[in-house]
Amino acid sequence: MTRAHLASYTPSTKLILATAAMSLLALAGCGKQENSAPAASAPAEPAAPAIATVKIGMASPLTGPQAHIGIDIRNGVQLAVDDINAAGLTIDGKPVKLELVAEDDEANPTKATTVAQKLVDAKVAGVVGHFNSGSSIPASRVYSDAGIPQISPASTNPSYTEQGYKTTFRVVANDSQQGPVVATYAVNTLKAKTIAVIDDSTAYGQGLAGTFEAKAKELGAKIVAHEHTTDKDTDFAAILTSIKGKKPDAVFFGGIDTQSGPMKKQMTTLGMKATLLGGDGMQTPNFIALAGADAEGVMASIPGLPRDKMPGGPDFVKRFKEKFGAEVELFAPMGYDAVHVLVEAMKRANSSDPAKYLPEVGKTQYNGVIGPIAFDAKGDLVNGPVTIYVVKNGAWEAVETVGGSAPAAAK
Ligand code: ABU
Repeated sequence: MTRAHLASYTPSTKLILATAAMSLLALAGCGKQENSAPAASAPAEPAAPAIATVKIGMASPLTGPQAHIGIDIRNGVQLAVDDINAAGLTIDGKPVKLELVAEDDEANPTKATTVAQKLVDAKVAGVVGHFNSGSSIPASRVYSDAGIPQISPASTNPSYTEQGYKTTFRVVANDSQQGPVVATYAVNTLKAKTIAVIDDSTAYGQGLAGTFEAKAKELGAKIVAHEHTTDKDTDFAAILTSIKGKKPDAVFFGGIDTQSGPMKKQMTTLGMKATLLGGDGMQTPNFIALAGADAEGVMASIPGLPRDKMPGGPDFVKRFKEKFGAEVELFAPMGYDAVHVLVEAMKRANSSDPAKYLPEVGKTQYNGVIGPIAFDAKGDLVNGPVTIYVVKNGAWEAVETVGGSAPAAAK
């Protein structure tokens, strides 16, 4: 406002303007006083306690044909990390935040050892992984050398926990249990007398086919063929044509859904009526998507309870879908529980230092989403259940569960 403007106002207008200006100055002064007075006399705020970060490693195939299974595990692990952080974790009375460090092993044993070393170098406190037995086994030496606990949510080859390492654990039954359960079902329930076996030449596929075959023979079945493919092939015409000539009642496949899906379609194309059976590598929604209508009647096992029978299964499935917009593919609940097993051990040990809390992992008595978790002297899940499924009306339906009771004494 200029002097010219002010001069043009009437005396009464000038009075009103002067009063308003004084009120504004008074208000400004009060505000300053209110803001400054307490600051001058307030006690200093206590410093917020520093929150330590504890890294949880995770490794599985996050790219390539098996990525759907690896990402499923990673999401289960991520959900556990987020739940634990949201609930507020304290170790030895100090606040702790978990951070997930996820690595892609590409379902490749050599890459698995590289990412294992990467996780060790990143100073993770523990590892959930890997998916493939062929990755978990070579990587386990790296974690053992570093003294870092490794809990596989999925690897079922018995050798994984038979190397004498104190750091190897799994939260699934192994294939010494799984193969015989499927064989017993094939021979005693399906009444298969002649069986052809195919494996994918991996530690998992070969191992599972071996334990299946041994039990099937013991129960009196005749193994009419044992063929080998790879975990990359999708054309099985030659193998299946040879097997067809031997007229088996059933074909057992040790391998993953990316092979068994096309395999089942090709069996149908060749007019093969034999029942296709397999293990946990093919008990997935992806198998049904790949095999389509030909999936009907296919049987496969999983080393765990049916998800609707797991103590925390229905809630887990619901929250998983809400968070990731996807159905559980296979081992996400096991990945979730594996994180909790590590963290509970840290809490009991009052330390996230692997050297200090590793002994506590072996003493686990934890009631997880999947059921009771305790480990035997080798690090295997005590009393791990195995469930047989059949594809019915386009979905996997549980038909029988073997094993799975309260945990026995831990090591
Ligand atoms: N057990 C399912 C497939 C993962 C593995 O053991 O290789």
